[in-house]
Amino acid sequence: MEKLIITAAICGAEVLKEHNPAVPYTVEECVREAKSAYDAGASIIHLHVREDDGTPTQSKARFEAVINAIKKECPDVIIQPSTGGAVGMTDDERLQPTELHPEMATLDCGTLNFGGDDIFENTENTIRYFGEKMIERGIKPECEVFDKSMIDMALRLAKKGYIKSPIHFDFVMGVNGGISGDLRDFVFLRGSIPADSTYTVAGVGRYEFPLAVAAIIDGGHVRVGFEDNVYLSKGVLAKSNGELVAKVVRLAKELGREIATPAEARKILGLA
Ligand code: KMH
Ligand code: ZN
Repeated sequence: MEKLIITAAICGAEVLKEHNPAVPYTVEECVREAKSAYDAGASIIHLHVREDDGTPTQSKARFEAVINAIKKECPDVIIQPSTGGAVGMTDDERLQPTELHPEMATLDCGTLNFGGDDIFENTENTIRYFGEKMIERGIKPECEVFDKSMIDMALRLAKKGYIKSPIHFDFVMGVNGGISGDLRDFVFLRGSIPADSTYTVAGVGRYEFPLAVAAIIDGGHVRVGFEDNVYLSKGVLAKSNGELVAKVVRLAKELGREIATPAEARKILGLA
């Protein structure tokens, strides 16, 4: 079985220090959290950035500052900026970090309810536009799918040339408005992607570690981090993203799966 790629989603756009005081906002805090995850075994950092007061932003300058600072401490880590940003941002606002030509970026493959009155909007034209920009800028998309229909959309757009194959998917499971984090649904998503695809699973909240185990056993890859879950175990806040990554490393070792270095992750994902 291929080695396990661990992605750390260290920050997100919605989670706050009120949920866990270790959630990073400043450049220094982002570096601290990225380094804790990298030292524990993460090879990819899925990155959102914030203003110092926690407000989500897709500012190119802010991404550049955070990426450069992370690269000083973790020189070989793969940085994967979000193009999802936060609900309500415009397409061009969201695309700003792709102007920095990162190796990877997320590509959200459909619209969903995002709690309360919020709608995370990704029309077909938006997805096509983002796909074109990523091809133009030499970026490997991580196709974020919050439901099965989004896999179908990604496959349709790949046929039309907006997304290159083999596709790398991220099954984001357990968002209020998306597919649940039940094992049955994981098996459904996992069985719905082409054989040459790769995938990582991001279980939200209490689904994080059970779905990590499912992916470890199945040969998939795993995303953890404060964006998805702030608890190490029931009622126990994680002190850092590194603690969440370290738990996945322990689980993988128990189950006989080795952890990929960033160089190995690049090979698996076709980045190198
Ligand atoms: N913050 C969510 C609205 C992504 O990073 O591409 C979108 C999100 C997806 O987090
Ligand atoms: Zn994200």
